[in-house]
Amino acid sequence: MLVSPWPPELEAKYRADGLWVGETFDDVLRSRADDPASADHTAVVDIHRRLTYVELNDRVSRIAAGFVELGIAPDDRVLVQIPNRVCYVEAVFALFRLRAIPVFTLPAHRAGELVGIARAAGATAIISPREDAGFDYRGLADTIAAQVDSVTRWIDADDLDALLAQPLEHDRANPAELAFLQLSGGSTGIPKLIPRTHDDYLYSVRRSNELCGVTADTVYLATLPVAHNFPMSSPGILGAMCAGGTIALTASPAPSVAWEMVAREGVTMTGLVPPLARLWTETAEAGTSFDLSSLDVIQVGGARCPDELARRIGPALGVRLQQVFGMAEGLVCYTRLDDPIDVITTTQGRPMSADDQVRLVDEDGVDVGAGPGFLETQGPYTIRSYWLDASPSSFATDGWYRTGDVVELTAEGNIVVRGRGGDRVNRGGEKVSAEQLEEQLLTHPAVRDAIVVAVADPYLGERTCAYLIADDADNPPNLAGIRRFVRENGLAEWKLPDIVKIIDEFPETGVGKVSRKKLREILAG
Ligand code: OOB
Repeated sequence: MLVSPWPPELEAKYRADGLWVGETFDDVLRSRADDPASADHTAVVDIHRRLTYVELNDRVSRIAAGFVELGIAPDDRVLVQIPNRVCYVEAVFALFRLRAIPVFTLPAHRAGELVGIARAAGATAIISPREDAGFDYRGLADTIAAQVDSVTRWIDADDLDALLAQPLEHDRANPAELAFLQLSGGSTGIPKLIPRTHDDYLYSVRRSNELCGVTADTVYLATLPVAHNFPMSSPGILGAMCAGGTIALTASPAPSVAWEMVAREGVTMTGLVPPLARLWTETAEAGTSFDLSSLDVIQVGGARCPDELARRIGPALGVRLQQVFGMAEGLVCYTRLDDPIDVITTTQGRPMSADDQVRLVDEDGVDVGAGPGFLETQGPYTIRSYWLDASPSSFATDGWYRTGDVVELTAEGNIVVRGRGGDRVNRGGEKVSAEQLEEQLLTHPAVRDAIVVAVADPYLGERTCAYLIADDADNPPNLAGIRRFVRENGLAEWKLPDIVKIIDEFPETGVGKVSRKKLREILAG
Protein backbone atom coordinates (compact mmCIF):
# COMPACT_ATOMS: atom_id res chain seq x y z
CA MET A 1 0.00 0.00 0.00
CA LEU A 2 1.80 3.07 -1.28
CA VAL A 3 1.64 6.39 0.54
CA SER A 4 2.37 9.91 -0.64
CA PRO A 5 6.01 9.53 -1.57
CA TRP A 6 8.84 11.94 -1.05
CA PRO A 7 9.94 13.52 -4.34
CA PRO A 8 12.01 10.93 -6.26
CA GLU A 9 15.21 12.96 -6.01
CA LEU A 10 14.94 13.13 -2.20
CA GLU A 11 14.09 9.45 -1.94
CA ALA A 12 17.15 8.63 -4.06
CA LYS A 13 19.31 10.88 -1.87
CA TYR A 14 18.06 9.33 1.40
CA ARG A 15 18.81 5.86 0.05
CA ALA A 16 22.20 6.76 -1.43
CA ASP A 17 23.22 8.44 1.85
CA GLY A 18 22.24 5.34 3.83
CA LEU A 19 19.39 6.96 5.76
CA TRP A 20 16.69 4.68 4.36
CA VAL A 21 18.13 1.19 4.46
CA GLY A 22 15.24 -0.87 3.11
CA GLU A 23 14.45 -2.66 6.36
CA THR A 24 10.95 -3.46 7.69
CA PHE A 25 9.71 -3.67 11.28
CA ASP A 26 9.33 -7.39 10.80
CA ASP A 27 12.98 -7.62 9.68
CA VAL A 28 14.02 -5.90 12.91
CA LEU A 29 12.35 -8.48 15.14
CA ARG A 30 13.53 -11.44 13.03
CA SER A 31 17.12 -10.27 13.05
CA ARG A 32 17.06 -9.81 16.84
CA ALA A 33 15.76 -13.39 17.23
CA ASP A 34 18.31 -14.75 14.73
CA ASP A 35 21.27 -12.92 16.28
CA PRO A 36 22.94 -15.10 18.95
CA ALA A 37 23.86 -11.92 20.84
CA SER A 38 20.22 -11.00 21.43
CA ALA A 39 18.21 -14.20 20.86
CA ASP A 40 17.88 -15.13 24.53
CA HIS A 41 17.96 -11.60 25.89
CA THR A 42 14.73 -10.28 27.46
CA ALA A 43 12.90 -8.46 24.69
CA VAL A 44 9.85 -7.29 26.62
CA VAL A 45 8.69 -7.46 30.22
CA ASP A 46 5.72 -6.21 32.25
CA ILE A 47 4.69 -7.04 35.82
CA HIS A 48 3.20 -10.39 34.75
CA ARG A 49 5.15 -11.62 31.76
CA ARG A 50 8.59 -11.75 30.15
CA LEU A 51 9.61 -12.86 26.64
CA THR A 52 13.03 -13.28 25.05
CA TYR A 53 13.52 -12.23 21.41
CA VAL A 54 13.24 -15.87 20.28
CA GLU A 55 10.03 -16.35 22.27
CA LEU A 56 8.55 -13.07 21.05
CA ASN A 57 9.43 -13.83 17.44
CA ASP A 58 7.91 -17.30 17.69
CA ARG A 59 4.69 -16.08 19.29
CA VAL A 60 4.40 -13.28 16.74
CA SER A 61 4.50 -15.86 13.92
CA ARG A 62 1.81 -17.94 15.54
CA ILE A 63 -0.41 -14.99 16.48
CA ALA A 64 -0.08 -13.63 12.93
CA ALA A 65 -1.28 -17.01 11.64
CA GLY A 66 -4.21 -16.80 14.06
CA PHE A 67 -5.05 -13.30 12.78
CA VAL A 68 -5.05 -14.65 9.22
CA GLU A 69 -7.46 -17.43 10.24
CA LEU A 70 -9.75 -14.72 11.65
CA GLY A 71 -9.74 -13.05 8.24
CA ILE A 72 -7.18 -10.26 8.79
CA ALA A 73 -5.43 -9.70 5.46
CA PRO A 74 -2.43 -7.72 4.21
CA ASP A 75 -3.14 -3.97 3.99
CA ASP A 76 -6.12 -4.23 6.40
CA ARG A 77 -6.12 -1.35 8.85
CA VAL A 78 -6.56 -2.60 12.42
CA LEU A 79 -7.23 -0.32 15.40
CA VAL A 80 -4.92 -1.25 18.27
CA GLN A 81 -6.13 -0.01 21.66
CA ILE A 82 -4.01 -1.79 24.24
CA PRO A 83 -2.53 -0.46 27.49
CA ASN A 84 1.20 -0.89 28.19
CA ARG A 85 1.54 -4.66 28.38
CA VAL A 86 3.52 -7.38 26.64
CA CYS A 87 0.50 -8.24 24.48
CA TYR A 88 0.78 -4.77 22.90
CA VAL A 89 4.12 -5.66 21.37
CA GLU A 90 2.90 -9.13 20.36
CA ALA A 91 -0.21 -7.80 18.62
CA VAL A 92 1.53 -4.97 16.77
CA PHE A 93 4.38 -7.16 15.52
CA ALA A 94 1.95 -9.91 14.51
CA LEU A 95 0.15 -7.32 12.37
CA PHE A 96 3.47 -6.26 10.88
CA ARG A 97 4.31 -9.89 10.13
CA LEU A 98 1.21 -10.43 8.01
CA ARG A 99 1.58 -6.96 6.46
CA ALA A 100 -1.56 -5.53 8.05
CA ILE A 101 -1.49 -1.85 9.08
CA PRO A 102 -1.83 -1.07 12.80
CA VAL A 103 -3.62 2.17 13.70
CA PHE A 104 -2.15 3.35 17.01
CA THR A 105 -4.93 4.65 19.27
CA LEU A 106 -4.53 5.56 22.94
CA PRO A 107 -6.25 3.67 25.79
CA ALA A 108 -7.92 6.96 26.79
CA HIS A 109 -9.64 7.42 23.41
CA ARG A 110 -13.40 7.02 23.46
CA ALA A 111 -16.10 6.62 20.82
CA GLY A 112 -16.02 10.36 20.09
CA GLU A 113 -12.52 9.91 18.72
CA LEU A 114 -12.46 6.28 17.63
CA VAL A 115 -15.48 6.38 15.32
CA GLY A 116 -13.85 9.10 13.21
CA ILE A 117 -10.48 7.37 13.31
CA ALA A 118 -11.95 4.00 12.30
CA ARG A 119 -13.88 5.63 9.44
CA ALA A 120 -10.94 7.63 8.17
CA ALA A 121 -8.69 4.56 8.32
CA GLY A 122 -11.33 2.25 6.82
CA ALA A 123 -10.47 -0.11 9.70
CA THR A 124 -11.65 -3.72 9.51
CA ALA A 125 -10.94 -4.81 13.09
CA ILE A 126 -10.19 -3.65 16.62
CA ILE A 127 -7.76 -5.29 19.03
CA SER A 128 -8.28 -4.34 22.68
CA PRO A 129 -8.53 -6.02 26.06
CA ARG A 130 -11.94 -7.03 27.34
CA GLU A 131 -11.54 -4.71 30.31
CA ASP A 132 -8.76 -2.69 31.91
CA ALA A 133 -8.65 -0.49 35.02
CA GLY A 134 -12.41 -0.86 35.33
CA PHE A 135 -13.10 0.30 31.76
CA ASP A 136 -15.12 -1.84 29.33
CA TYR A 137 -12.97 -1.81 26.15
CA ARG A 138 -15.03 -4.63 24.62
CA GLY A 139 -18.16 -2.50 24.97
CA LEU A 140 -16.36 0.45 23.37
CA ALA A 141 -15.25 -1.73 20.44
CA ASP A 142 -18.87 -2.88 19.99
CA THR A 143 -20.00 0.75 19.88
CA ILE A 144 -17.45 1.51 17.16
CA ALA A 145 -18.38 -1.59 15.15
CA ALA A 146 -22.07 -0.62 15.34
CA GLN A 147 -21.27 2.79 13.82
CA VAL A 148 -18.53 1.98 11.33
CA ASP A 149 -19.52 -0.51 8.62
CA SER A 150 -15.99 -1.55 7.72
CA VAL A 151 -15.27 -2.76 11.28
CA THR A 152 -16.39 -6.37 11.42
CA ARG A 153 -14.13 -7.96 14.04
CA TRP A 154 -13.02 -7.50 17.63
CA ILE A 155 -9.96 -9.38 18.88
CA ASP A 156 -9.33 -9.93 22.59
CA ALA A 157 -5.81 -8.70 23.34
CA ASP A 158 -5.84 -10.59 26.63
CA ASP A 159 -6.48 -13.89 24.93
CA LEU A 160 -4.01 -13.96 22.06
CA ASP A 161 -3.14 -17.49 23.26
CA ALA A 162 -6.49 -18.63 21.90
CA LEU A 163 -5.34 -17.60 18.41
CA LEU A 164 -1.97 -19.34 18.34
CA ALA A 165 -1.79 -21.26 15.07
CA GLN A 166 0.85 -22.93 12.92
CA PRO A 167 3.21 -20.25 11.58
CA LEU A 168 2.75 -19.28 7.93
CA GLU A 169 5.22 -17.87 5.47
CA HIS A 170 4.37 -14.27 4.64
CA ASP A 171 5.57 -12.06 1.82
CA ARG A 172 7.91 -9.36 2.95
CA ALA A 173 6.48 -5.83 3.16
CA ASN A 174 7.90 -3.16 0.88
CA PRO A 175 9.92 -0.91 3.22
CA ALA A 176 9.03 2.16 1.15
CA GLU A 177 5.33 1.65 1.76
CA LEU A 178 2.92 2.40 4.58
CA ALA A 179 3.80 0.57 7.83
CA PHE A 180 1.20 2.02 10.23
CA LEU A 181 -1.03 4.98 10.91
CA GLN A 182 -0.14 7.24 13.82
CA LEU A 183 -2.51 9.86 15.25
CA SER A 184 -1.87 13.56 15.11
CA GLY A 185 -1.91 15.67 18.29
CA GLY A 186 -4.40 17.56 16.18
CA SER A 187 -5.60 21.12 15.94
CA THR A 188 -8.82 20.26 14.13
CA GLY A 189 -11.75 18.10 15.11
CA ILE A 190 -11.24 15.82 12.12
CA PRO A 191 -8.89 12.99 13.05
CA LYS A 192 -5.74 13.33 11.00
CA LEU A 193 -3.98 10.05 10.42
CA ILE A 194 -0.25 10.06 9.88
CA PRO A 195 1.08 7.58 7.33
CA ARG A 196 4.58 6.41 8.21
CA THR A 197 6.71 4.06 6.15
CA HIS A 198 9.16 1.43 7.40
CA ASP A 199 12.04 3.32 5.80
CA ASP A 200 11.33 6.74 7.23
CA TYR A 201 10.30 5.65 10.72
CA LEU A 202 13.15 3.18 11.20
CA TYR A 203 15.60 5.87 10.14
CA SER A 204 14.24 8.12 12.90
CA VAL A 205 14.50 5.29 15.43
CA ARG A 206 18.09 4.36 14.53
CA ARG A 207 19.22 7.97 14.47
CA SER A 208 17.53 8.46 17.87
CA ASN A 209 19.45 5.45 19.19
CA GLU A 210 22.75 7.04 18.15
CA LEU A 211 21.93 10.33 19.85
CA CYS A 212 20.43 8.80 22.98
CA GLY A 213 23.15 6.19 23.50
CA VAL A 214 20.83 3.20 23.17
CA THR A 215 22.63 -0.18 23.13
CA ALA A 216 21.94 -3.84 23.90
CA ASP A 217 22.38 -2.91 27.58
CA THR A 218 19.55 -0.38 27.48
CA VAL A 219 16.41 -1.17 29.46
CA TYR A 220 13.86 1.34 28.21
CA LEU A 221 10.82 1.86 30.40
CA ALA A 222 7.57 2.97 28.76
CA THR A 223 5.23 4.47 31.33
CA LEU A 224 3.59 6.90 28.90
CA PRO A 225 0.99 5.20 26.65
CA VAL A 226 3.21 3.29 24.30
CA ALA A 227 1.12 4.06 21.20
CA HIS A 228 2.34 7.65 21.40
CA ASN A 229 5.22 8.62 19.15
CA PHE A 230 7.52 9.62 22.04
CA PRO A 231 7.68 6.29 23.95
CA MET A 232 7.23 4.43 20.66
CA SER A 233 10.18 5.76 18.74
CA SER A 234 12.12 8.59 20.33
CA PRO A 235 13.98 6.23 20.83
CA GLY A 236 11.32 4.41 22.79
CA ILE A 237 10.43 0.76 22.62
CA LEU A 238 11.38 0.47 18.96
CA GLY A 239 14.80 1.93 19.73
CA ALA A 240 15.30 -0.66 22.45
CA MET A 241 14.28 -3.42 20.05
CA CYS A 242 16.52 -2.22 17.21
CA ALA A 243 19.49 -2.25 19.58
CA GLY A 244 18.61 -5.64 21.07
CA GLY A 245 17.94 -4.07 24.47
CA THR A 246 14.91 -4.60 26.72
CA ILE A 247 11.47 -3.01 26.66
CA ALA A 248 9.88 -2.66 30.12
CA LEU A 249 6.23 -1.64 30.32
CA THR A 250 4.15 -0.31 33.20
CA ALA A 251 0.49 0.58 33.08
CA SER A 252 1.00 3.51 35.42
CA PRO A 253 3.69 6.21 35.57
CA ALA A 254 3.16 6.70 39.33
CA PRO A 255 6.50 6.49 41.19
CA SER A 256 5.20 3.64 43.37
CA VAL A 257 4.54 1.51 40.26
CA ALA A 258 7.18 2.68 37.80
CA TRP A 259 10.04 2.74 40.31
CA GLU A 260 9.40 -0.82 41.32
CA MET A 261 9.97 -1.75 37.68
CA VAL A 262 13.08 0.44 37.55
CA ALA A 263 14.55 -1.39 40.52
CA ARG A 264 13.44 -4.86 39.41
CA GLU A 265 14.63 -4.66 35.79
CA GLY A 266 17.49 -2.20 36.14
CA VAL A 267 15.81 0.36 33.89
CA THR A 268 18.36 2.70 32.31
CA MET A 269 16.17 5.14 30.39
CA THR A 270 12.63 6.47 30.20
CA GLY A 271 10.61 9.32 28.72
CA LEU A 272 8.25 11.55 30.71
CA VAL A 273 5.96 14.51 30.07
CA PRO A 274 6.70 17.57 32.25
CA PRO A 275 3.97 17.04 34.90
CA LEU A 276 5.25 13.50 35.48
CA ALA A 277 8.84 14.69 35.55
CA ARG A 278 7.76 17.12 38.28
CA LEU A 279 6.02 14.36 40.24
CA TRP A 280 9.07 12.08 39.98
CA THR A 281 11.42 14.93 40.92
CA GLU A 282 9.40 16.07 43.92
CA THR A 283 8.90 12.49 45.13
CA ALA A 284 12.64 11.82 44.86
CA GLU A 285 13.51 15.12 46.56
CA ALA A 286 11.32 14.09 49.49
CA GLY A 287 13.33 10.83 49.77
CA THR A 288 12.63 7.35 48.45
CA SER A 289 13.62 3.82 49.38
CA PHE A 290 13.42 2.58 45.78
CA ASP A 291 16.77 1.81 44.16
CA LEU A 292 16.93 4.10 41.14
CA SER A 293 20.67 3.75 40.64
CA SER A 294 20.36 2.03 37.24
CA LEU A 295 18.56 5.07 35.76
CA ASP A 296 20.94 6.94 33.48
CA VAL A 297 18.83 9.14 31.18
CA ILE A 298 15.42 10.72 31.69
CA GLN A 299 13.93 12.37 28.67
CA VAL A 300 11.27 15.05 29.01
CA GLY A 301 9.05 16.09 26.12
CA GLY A 302 5.57 16.41 24.69
CA ALA A 303 5.12 19.87 26.22
CA ARG A 304 7.42 22.67 27.33
CA CYS A 305 9.50 21.71 30.35
CA PRO A 306 9.89 24.77 32.61
CA ASP A 307 13.60 25.69 33.02
CA GLU A 308 13.23 25.60 36.81
CA LEU A 309 12.03 21.98 36.68
CA ALA A 310 14.67 21.04 34.10
CA ARG A 311 17.41 22.12 36.52
CA ARG A 312 16.06 19.93 39.33
CA ILE A 313 15.49 16.65 37.46
CA GLY A 314 19.12 15.53 37.12
CA PRO A 315 20.21 16.16 40.71
CA ALA A 316 16.98 14.80 42.24
CA LEU A 317 16.95 11.53 40.31
CA GLY A 318 20.66 11.07 39.73
CA VAL A 319 20.25 11.05 35.95
CA ARG A 320 21.22 12.89 32.81
CA LEU A 321 18.35 14.94 31.38
CA GLN A 322 17.50 15.05 27.71
CA GLN A 323 14.80 17.36 26.36
CA VAL A 324 12.77 16.07 23.42
CA PHE A 325 10.64 18.26 21.18
CA GLY A 326 8.88 16.12 18.61
CA MET A 327 5.71 15.46 16.73
CA ALA A 328 4.00 12.36 15.35
CA GLU A 329 4.21 13.97 11.89
CA GLY A 330 7.98 13.58 11.97
CA LEU A 331 10.61 16.07 13.17
CA VAL A 332 12.16 15.20 16.53
CA CYS A 333 14.67 17.48 18.26
CA TYR A 334 16.91 16.42 21.13
CA THR A 335 19.32 18.14 23.43
CA ARG A 336 22.51 16.09 23.15
CA LEU A 337 23.67 14.17 26.21
CA ASP A 338 27.00 16.04 26.15
CA ASP A 339 25.53 19.52 25.63
CA PRO A 340 26.41 22.16 28.26
CA ILE A 341 23.97 22.01 31.16
CA ASP A 342 22.50 25.40 30.22
CA VAL A 343 21.54 24.14 26.77
CA ILE A 344 19.97 21.03 28.29
CA THR A 345 17.95 22.95 30.85
CA THR A 346 16.81 25.92 28.77
CA THR A 347 16.29 24.64 25.22
CA GLN A 348 14.36 21.89 23.50
CA GLY A 349 17.37 20.79 21.48
CA ARG A 350 17.96 20.61 17.75
CA PRO A 351 16.82 18.37 14.90
CA MET A 352 18.23 14.86 15.08
CA SER A 353 19.16 14.62 11.41
CA ALA A 354 21.53 16.70 9.30
CA ASP A 355 18.87 16.29 6.58
CA ASP A 356 16.12 17.89 8.69
CA GLN A 357 15.34 21.34 7.33
CA VAL A 358 13.71 23.93 9.57
CA ARG A 359 12.63 27.49 8.90
CA LEU A 360 10.76 30.10 10.92
CA VAL A 361 8.10 32.20 9.21
CA ASP A 362 5.57 34.86 10.15
CA GLU A 363 1.80 34.68 9.59
CA ASP A 364 2.33 35.51 5.89
CA GLY A 365 4.91 32.80 5.38
CA VAL A 366 7.80 35.28 5.26
CA ASP A 367 11.11 34.01 6.67
CA VAL A 368 11.92 35.53 10.08
CA GLY A 369 15.40 34.11 10.62
CA ALA A 370 15.97 33.08 14.23
CA GLY A 371 12.46 34.15 15.17
CA PRO A 372 10.31 33.94 17.09
CA GLY A 373 8.22 32.54 14.28
CA PHE A 374 6.12 29.60 13.17
CA LEU A 375 8.22 26.49 12.72
CA GLU A 376 8.07 24.71 9.37
CA THR A 377 10.04 21.59 8.56
CA GLN A 378 10.75 18.89 6.03
CA GLY A 379 13.14 15.97 6.00
CA PRO A 380 13.75 12.24 5.74
CA TYR A 381 11.12 11.22 8.32
CA THR A 382 8.59 14.07 8.19
CA ILE A 383 5.39 13.31 6.27
CA ARG A 384 4.50 15.36 3.24
CA SER A 385 0.74 14.90 3.56
CA TYR A 386 -1.75 13.31 5.93
CA TRP A 387 -3.52 10.05 5.15
CA LEU A 388 -5.94 10.59 2.24
CA ASP A 389 -4.67 14.18 2.02
CA ALA A 390 -6.64 15.39 5.04
CA SER A 391 -5.86 18.98 6.03
CA PRO A 392 -3.78 19.98 2.99
CA SER A 393 -3.33 23.47 4.48
CA SER A 394 -0.99 21.91 7.08
CA PHE A 395 1.59 21.68 4.29
CA ALA A 396 3.13 24.46 2.24
CA THR A 397 3.13 23.79 -1.51
CA ASP A 398 6.80 22.86 -1.57
CA GLY A 399 6.37 20.06 0.97
CA TRP A 400 7.13 21.90 4.21
CA TYR A 401 5.04 20.76 7.18
CA ARG A 402 3.57 23.66 9.13
CA THR A 403 3.98 22.55 12.74
CA GLY A 404 1.94 25.44 14.19
CA ASP A 405 4.56 25.82 16.94
CA VAL A 406 6.03 29.24 17.68
CA VAL A 407 9.74 28.84 18.38
CA GLU A 408 13.01 30.75 18.54
CA LEU A 409 16.50 29.64 17.57
CA THR A 410 19.46 30.28 19.86
CA ALA A 411 22.83 31.35 18.46
CA GLU A 412 23.94 27.67 18.54
CA GLY A 413 20.85 26.60 16.60
CA ASN A 414 18.89 25.12 19.48
CA ILE A 415 15.12 25.48 19.50
CA VAL A 416 13.24 27.18 22.31
CA VAL A 417 9.49 26.54 22.13
CA ARG A 418 7.46 29.66 22.91
CA GLY A 419 3.91 28.46 22.27
CA ARG A 420 1.45 27.81 19.48
CA GLY A 421 -0.86 29.67 17.18
CA GLY A 422 -3.60 29.14 19.76
CA ASP A 423 -5.96 26.53 18.33
CA ARG A 424 -4.73 23.78 20.58
CA VAL A 425 -4.33 23.29 24.31
CA ASN A 426 -1.28 21.28 25.43
CA ARG A 427 -2.38 19.78 28.73
CA GLY A 428 0.92 18.41 30.00
CA GLY A 429 1.60 16.69 26.67
CA GLU A 430 -2.00 15.64 26.00
CA LYS A 431 -3.28 17.76 23.14
CA VAL A 432 -6.83 19.15 23.08
CA SER A 433 -8.17 20.46 19.79
CA ALA A 434 -10.11 23.65 20.49
CA GLU A 435 -12.19 23.08 17.38
CA GLN A 436 -13.20 19.55 18.32
CA LEU A 437 -14.24 20.54 21.84
CA GLU A 438 -16.10 23.62 20.58
CA GLU A 439 -18.08 21.41 18.18
CA GLN A 440 -19.13 19.22 21.09
CA LEU A 441 -20.02 22.16 23.33
CA LEU A 442 -22.18 23.70 20.60
CA THR A 443 -24.44 20.64 20.67
CA HIS A 444 -25.22 21.25 24.39
CA PRO A 445 -28.84 22.48 24.64
CA ALA A 446 -27.95 25.35 27.01
CA VAL A 447 -24.98 26.62 24.96
CA ARG A 448 -25.45 29.19 22.22
CA ASP A 449 -21.78 29.68 21.35
CA ALA A 450 -18.45 28.33 22.57
CA ILE A 451 -14.76 29.18 22.33
CA VAL A 452 -12.02 27.08 23.87
CA VAL A 453 -8.68 28.58 24.88
CA ALA A 454 -5.64 27.56 26.90
CA VAL A 455 -4.98 29.05 30.31
CA ALA A 456 -1.52 28.89 31.88
CA ASP A 457 -1.20 26.35 34.67
CA PRO A 458 1.80 25.79 36.95
CA TYR A 459 1.40 22.00 36.99
CA LEU A 460 0.15 21.01 33.51
CA GLY A 461 1.60 23.98 31.62
CA GLU A 462 -1.84 24.67 30.18
CA ARG A 463 -5.43 23.88 31.11
CA THR A 464 -8.58 24.07 29.03
CA CYS A 465 -11.01 26.94 29.49
CA ALA A 466 -14.37 26.97 27.68
CA TYR A 467 -15.95 30.38 27.22
CA LEU A 468 -19.67 29.87 26.73
CA ILE A 469 -22.53 32.12 25.76
CA ALA A 470 -25.58 30.65 27.48
CA ASP A 471 -28.81 30.18 25.59
CA ASP A 472 -30.71 31.43 28.62
CA ALA A 473 -28.64 34.00 30.53
CA ASP A 474 -30.62 33.32 33.72
CA ASN A 475 -29.96 29.60 33.48
CA PRO A 476 -26.32 29.11 32.44
CA PRO A 477 -24.72 25.65 32.34
CA ASN A 478 -22.13 24.81 35.00
CA LEU A 479 -18.74 23.07 34.93
CA ALA A 480 -19.93 19.72 36.30
CA GLY A 481 -22.82 19.54 33.83
CA ILE A 482 -20.60 20.50 30.90
CA ARG A 483 -17.97 17.91 31.80
CA ARG A 484 -20.61 15.19 32.17
CA PHE A 485 -22.07 16.16 28.77
CA VAL A 486 -18.71 16.04 26.97
CA ARG A 487 -17.84 12.71 28.61
CA GLU A 488 -21.20 11.23 27.59
CA ASN A 489 -20.56 12.47 24.05
CA GLY A 490 -17.62 10.11 24.00
CA LEU A 491 -14.55 12.31 24.23
CA ALA A 492 -11.42 11.19 26.07
CA GLU A 493 -11.29 12.28 29.71
CA TRP A 494 -8.32 14.64 29.17
CA LYS A 495 -10.39 16.73 26.73
CA LEU A 496 -13.05 17.75 29.29
CA PRO A 497 -12.84 21.49 30.03
CA ASP A 498 -11.09 22.37 33.31
CA ILE A 499 -12.77 25.76 33.55
CA VAL A 500 -16.09 27.06 32.26
CA LYS A 501 -16.71 30.80 32.00
CA ILE A 502 -20.04 32.25 31.00
CA ILE A 503 -19.75 35.43 28.96
CA ASP A 504 -22.31 37.73 27.29
CA GLU A 505 -20.47 38.13 24.01
CA PHE A 506 -17.06 37.25 22.56
CA PRO A 507 -14.47 39.95 21.90
CA GLU A 508 -13.83 40.34 18.18
CA THR A 509 -10.81 40.97 16.01
CA GLY A 510 -10.88 43.88 13.57
CA VAL A 511 -12.42 41.69 10.84
CA GLY A 512 -15.24 40.38 12.98
CA LYS A 513 -13.60 37.06 13.90
CA VAL A 514 -13.76 36.01 17.52
CA SER A 515 -10.47 36.91 19.12
CA ARG A 516 -9.00 33.98 21.02
CA LYS A 517 -6.10 36.28 21.83
CA LYS A 518 -8.37 38.69 23.70
CA LEU A 519 -10.06 35.82 25.52
CA ARG A 520 -6.67 34.55 26.63
CA GLU A 521 -5.77 38.07 27.79
CA ILE A 522 -9.00 38.28 29.81
CA LEU A 523 -8.10 34.96 31.43
CA ALA A 524 -4.53 35.99 32.13
CA GLY A 525 -5.81 39.19 33.73
C1 OOB B 1 4.83 14.71 20.74
O1 OOB B 1 4.06 14.47 19.62
P1 OOB B 1 2.55 14.97 19.39
O2 OOB B 1 2.28 14.66 17.97
O3 OOB B 1 1.64 14.42 20.43
O4 OOB B 1 2.54 16.53 19.64
C2 OOB B 1 3.42 17.39 18.94
C3 OOB B 1 3.35 18.78 19.53
C4 OOB B 1 4.38 19.73 18.99
O5 OOB B 1 4.00 20.27 17.74
C5 OOB B 1 4.43 20.74 20.11
O6 OOB B 1 3.32 21.61 20.03
C6 OOB B 1 4.28 19.92 21.35
O7 OOB B 1 3.58 18.74 20.94
N1 OOB B 1 5.55 19.52 21.94
C7 OOB B 1 6.32 20.32 22.72
C8 OOB B 1 7.45 19.54 23.10
N2 OOB B 1 7.32 18.30 22.55
C9 OOB B 1 6.16 18.32 21.85
N3 OOB B 1 6.17 21.61 23.09
C10 OOB B 1 7.16 22.13 23.87
N4 OOB B 1 8.25 21.45 24.29
C11 OOB B 1 8.45 20.17 23.93
N5 OOB B 1 9.54 19.48 24.36
O8 OOB B 1 4.44 15.36 21.69
C12 OOB B 1 6.20 14.10 20.71
C13 OOB B 1 6.57 13.24 19.67
C14 OOB B 1 7.83 12.66 19.66
C15 OOB B 1 8.73 12.94 20.69
C16 OOB B 1 8.36 13.78 21.72
C17 OOB B 1 7.09 14.37 21.74
